[in-house]
Amino acid sequence: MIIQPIDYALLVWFILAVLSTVYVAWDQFHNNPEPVVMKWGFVLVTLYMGPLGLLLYVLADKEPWPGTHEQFTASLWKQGVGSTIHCVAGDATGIILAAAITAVLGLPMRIDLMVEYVAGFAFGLFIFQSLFMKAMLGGTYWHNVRKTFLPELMSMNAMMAGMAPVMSFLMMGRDMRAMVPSELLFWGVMSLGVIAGFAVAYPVNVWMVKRKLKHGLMTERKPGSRFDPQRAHAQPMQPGHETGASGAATGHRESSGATGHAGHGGGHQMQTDATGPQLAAVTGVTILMLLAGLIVPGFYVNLSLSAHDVGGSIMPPGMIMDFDTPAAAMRDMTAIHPRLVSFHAAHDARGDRPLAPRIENGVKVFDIEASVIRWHILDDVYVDAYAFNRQIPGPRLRLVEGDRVRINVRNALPESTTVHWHGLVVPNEMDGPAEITQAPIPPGGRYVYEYTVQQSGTFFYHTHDHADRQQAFGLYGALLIESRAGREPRADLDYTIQLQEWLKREWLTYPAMLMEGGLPNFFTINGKAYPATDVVGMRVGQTIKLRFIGTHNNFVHPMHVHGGPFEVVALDGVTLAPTARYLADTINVGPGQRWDVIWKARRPGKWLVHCHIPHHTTNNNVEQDGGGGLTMLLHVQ
Ligand SMILES: [Cu+2]
Repeated sequence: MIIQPIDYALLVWFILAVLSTVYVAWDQFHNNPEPVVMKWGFVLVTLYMGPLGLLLYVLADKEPWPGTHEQFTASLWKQGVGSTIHCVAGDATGIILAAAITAVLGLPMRIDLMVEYVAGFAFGLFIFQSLFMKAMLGGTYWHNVRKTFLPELMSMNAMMAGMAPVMSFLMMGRDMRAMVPSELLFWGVMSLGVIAGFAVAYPVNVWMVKRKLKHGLMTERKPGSRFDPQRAHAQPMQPGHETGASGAATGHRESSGATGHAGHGGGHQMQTDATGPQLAAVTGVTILMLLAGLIVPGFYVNLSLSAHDVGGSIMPPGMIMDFDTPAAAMRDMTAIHPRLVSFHAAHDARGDRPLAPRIENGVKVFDIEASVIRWHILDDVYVDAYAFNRQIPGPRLRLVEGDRVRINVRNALPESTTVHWHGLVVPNEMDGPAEITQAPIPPGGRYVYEYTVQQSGTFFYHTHDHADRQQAFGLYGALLIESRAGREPRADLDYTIQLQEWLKREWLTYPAMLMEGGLPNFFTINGKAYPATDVVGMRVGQTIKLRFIGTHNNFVHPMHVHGGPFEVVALDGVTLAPTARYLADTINVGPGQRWDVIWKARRPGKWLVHCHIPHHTTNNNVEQDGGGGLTMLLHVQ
């Protein structure tokens, strides 16, 4: 799915790769006098390496003019390309097939890599070298397996030494959609891996071609074929073409007789001049390279995890992940996948809407549903969020002391959840902590909370299942309870302020957390960042009760009101005795805390309510119209 900038780049890359492959295939099968196995080699490698495969083909193998292939491909660097293409086509095909299968099976990455090595080696040796090359090499199948084992081992070691680190670092990297074969990113990583593998295997192949351990590029002019020089009357013969021509003239044994070798002798007569110590040294070094390529990435990323553990997860840009970071920690920090959003709220939608109960046998019944929505915190900035009843904050529940309430909770999230009634005295099984007082409500599941309200004041409700993630995504709402006797201090106006911190980067929303990479960059009051926050109109002399609720997860926000002190009248849902009330102009609203304060409009004008950590009054670190984030206005006439 296209959700990140890299996806667009990959789309372009794969379109180019397909076009390149179509061209190479067409040219190979129409214009190039080459053995079929090499034609397929170039086609596959161009599919994997895109325009780079096309470049190699045009520079090293495409016959520039009819009859010149032998001469054109004779130089060592081109022979090395041919040899590497041959190795990469077989090995990479085995590796990619194995990677797709192991991802689906959910094997740990380090097992994946070993399976991929074995598959690549087996595919290269038993199929691409020994079987497809049988015609070139002559001899029996098993003779060829023995003969090509060592060259294949050296080449495969080098190839995997380049490919394994690319796969380890990128698949277990930030964007672990790279572990999922249905994502473009998976194939992008495979492409990049093949390119790296090619680069590492190339020098080894050049040496092997030079020492006649491996075939390079070949020319095949079967008698009577379109590439048979006897038939190509119109084309002038090029010097150096005699090998192919004489081969063609002497007939066509084992279909290899017509195979001319640019640079060295024909097919199975090839004898290496590499010495035993040379072979041992090169093989040894390729084994070391392979081990380094497999093992060193394991010092940095957790290769014990599988696609089933973390596949598809996308980590916040600054998160630190080590070789021992658990899968659960990664899943906890994962961005909301935009595919999961089931409802797009209007740009100007507001949260904290009062939810009217229905009365059943004297019980106030509320229905709330948790789901994934897209919510605008500013006109031009949205977050993907978890929300109760498709709003942030969730609906306001207004209750009266002594009420019997029943809240039907439905979970439409992709993960389990619960609801906790923060500060209320309720039966333990109604309290909400997942795994402690109840089984978490599974996706699609329901739970009924029922209790009698015994307190009054400012409270709130929020998720109590992976709250570090779910509450950070928006699962909270106000619970305002009136006392029966009307004991609580009153003001002319009543306004509730629910705080929240958001982490929105590169089009995705992550749960804001006080940890590396998890720090928030947007802040909201009642689901909106200034200047989209409410402006409360007042008249001089009026009073307003501001109910601050610490619905956020991380910071203690020193909330400050301009234009003179307010009176602190309640804390955490408990009304302070008149003698205990006090004047202040800043209160520290920590996560979970509630403060009721009464402020009087003394003078006309625009009076700010804002957090006194100045970064929290910016939007993505930008001050806009004199503030941002945790800023709002009391407009006194
Ligand atoms: Cu703050």
